[in-house]
Amino acid sequence: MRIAEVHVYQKDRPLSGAVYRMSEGAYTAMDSTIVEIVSDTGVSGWGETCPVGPTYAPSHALGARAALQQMAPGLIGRPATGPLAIQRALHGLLNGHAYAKAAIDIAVHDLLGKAHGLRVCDLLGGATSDRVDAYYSLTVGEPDDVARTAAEKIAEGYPRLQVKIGGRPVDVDIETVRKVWEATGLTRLAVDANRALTSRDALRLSRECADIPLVLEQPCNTMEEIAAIRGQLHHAVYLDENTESVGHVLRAISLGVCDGFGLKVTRLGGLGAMATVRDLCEARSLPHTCDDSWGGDIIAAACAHLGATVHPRLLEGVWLAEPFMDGHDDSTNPVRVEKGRISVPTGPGLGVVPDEGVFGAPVASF
Ligand code: 0XW
Ligand code: MG
Repeated sequence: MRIAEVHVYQKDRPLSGAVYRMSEGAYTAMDSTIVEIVSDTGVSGWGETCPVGPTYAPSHALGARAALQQMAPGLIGRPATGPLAIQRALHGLLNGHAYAKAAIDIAVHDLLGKAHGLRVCDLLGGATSDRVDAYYSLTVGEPDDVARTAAEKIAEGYPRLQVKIGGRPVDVDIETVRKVWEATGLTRLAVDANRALTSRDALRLSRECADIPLVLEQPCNTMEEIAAIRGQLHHAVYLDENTESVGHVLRAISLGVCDGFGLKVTRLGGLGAMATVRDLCEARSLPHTCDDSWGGDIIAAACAHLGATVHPRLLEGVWLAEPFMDGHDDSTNPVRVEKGRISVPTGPGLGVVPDEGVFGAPVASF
């Protein structure tokens, strides 16, 4: 089975409700790039990469499409049977741009699964469960509003929450964290500054919330800043944005700068890289999430399949953008959060098949 065609699509993903606000920006819509890889046997595999604007991470939608158009011609005629071989071929076609290569990697896993009647979670080592815990991300907001939403999400069934902070006086962040804690009493709480805190403010927040059992997610900009204050913090630290590759994760683990991770499939380069990091984390008993920055049913399915293969004691949850958007790309088998949990799709491959024409005409075909 060989790759016969590659199609690249673009889709705007407007948010259904309020603005999604993080320390570094506020978003009302995302620009998604979708890849379809068609085999010479007529099977389609689907991948997606959907950066959150151009400044959340060193990735952007126009870059994804340019990188895919650079690589796609070099994929035609290659065996579609080995995601690792395809990943190596991609490195020979373009340096870097892991978030674009990830879309191809996801599509190849989907194609392989669909061609052989295997679910992606089986290709990745086997699922431990048919449902995974989700977590909800509370965006930066007024303390009372955030605490109210937190209580609602716990009532809906979410077992874990992430509170976004940063980009404003740390006093307001501390008040927000305390109010969420008082409203929920939740022991699975992450406080995510998305790189925004100075080490001074991270230390102060940790000191003033020392009685709250939270984890600090990506409090400061760099691993070095976090390493410098780690010994003085009262809380566990997880890295998110700093894990730009398997090598970064390896460095973080070997330096001992963190206690866990918020992981993103496309930032790391796809499902193959995520599975490697999953195994590194299991070898060192490090908890982690299985997320992406944004995306529709393709990305949601990829995160759910990967999450289902993580050792249950280490899975911090799977984050989906689905609660923040209307509609689905696969209206027959949509991937959704229900009562705080996600059912792993049961069909072959990713278990989702985009509705005919849902992405419009391709922006590029090879
Ligand atoms: C909550 N997320 C997984 C989705 C947004 O893109 C941000 C991200 C995070 O944890 O930083
Ligand atoms: Mg994060």
